[in-house]
Amino acid sequence: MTDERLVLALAGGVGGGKFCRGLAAVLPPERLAIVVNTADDFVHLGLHISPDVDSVLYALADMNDLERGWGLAGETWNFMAALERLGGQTWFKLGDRDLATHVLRTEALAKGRTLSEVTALLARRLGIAHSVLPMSDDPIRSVVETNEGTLDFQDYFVRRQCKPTFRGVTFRGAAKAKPGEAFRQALGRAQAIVIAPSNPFVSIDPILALPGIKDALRRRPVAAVSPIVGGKAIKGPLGKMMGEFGVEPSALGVAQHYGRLVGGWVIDTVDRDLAPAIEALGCRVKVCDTIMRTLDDKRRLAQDAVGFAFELATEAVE
Ligand code: FO1
Repeated sequence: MTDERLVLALAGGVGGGKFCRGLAAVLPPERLAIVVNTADDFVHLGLHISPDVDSVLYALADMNDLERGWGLAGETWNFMAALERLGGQTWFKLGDRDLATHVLRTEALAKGRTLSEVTALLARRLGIAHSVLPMSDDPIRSVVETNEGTLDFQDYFVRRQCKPTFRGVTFRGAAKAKPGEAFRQALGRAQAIVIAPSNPFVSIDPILALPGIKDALRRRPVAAVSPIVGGKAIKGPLGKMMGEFGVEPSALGVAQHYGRLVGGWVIDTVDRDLAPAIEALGCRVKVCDTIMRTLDDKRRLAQDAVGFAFELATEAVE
């Protein structure tokens, strides 16, 4: 009997894209739904940019730039050079190929298409068979509280390179927003939820802030892969943000942040000694190699996380 169980993955940017590439390698399209954070979205130079959605699309299409972690491999920057000459804003780098994605998305949205519709169109055009679902079609924007006041997300994350002291984040619009239709359907059908090794504060918490999502997750086995290994984030500012927010920058600190929402944590072998403290929170722990360098690493980590999530499912039943 073939396994028909559906897995729902929650993902954000860079770590999310890599992990989702692994999930797509081990699960066929009919068994996987990927929900992506859209609270990083913003309109820049008149273009609607969806960074986390694009990180996941490009990773699934094997077109992502592995060095930068975002945007497309083999990118050229003529548009940015021309923009510079004309005195335009160049702090947010838009590559020539990447630009096509933003132009098409902006055109489709202007014609009244939803973010879900344009994301499905882009996925199809990129030859992606798996479902990539924006968390909502309603506008939700992360606003970061810092020692310098409130900053829009990309201002804080890119223009200021996360230098201001992180004091928290709010998700403007989340309370009034609806989870995407396909997200809601997948949530109803999924036998297991897997949270990618994404930034909890700005990539996963926006998804959890949507009405009804936390309650729905509490009724499902949820496994999560720690985005912190050995006390620091693989890529990006998560360790700094956690420290500034008063959360221990470790796999334990991340587990404490999510509380009982996550039933099982996949942590790296270097963090093995944190397992008892995480188990003391009431969570199961699976220790394995969580560093994703090759496609095989991504595939293996995805396999481990999905297998673990289904183990939690059977335990929940007993
Ligand atoms: N991140 C940067 O640090 N600098 C950039 O210039 C930049 C441009 C960019 C363009 C398109 C895109 O999809 C992502 C881009 N990112 C850039 C990454 C993005 O800001 C972050 O990865 C996410 O918002 C956080 O997950």
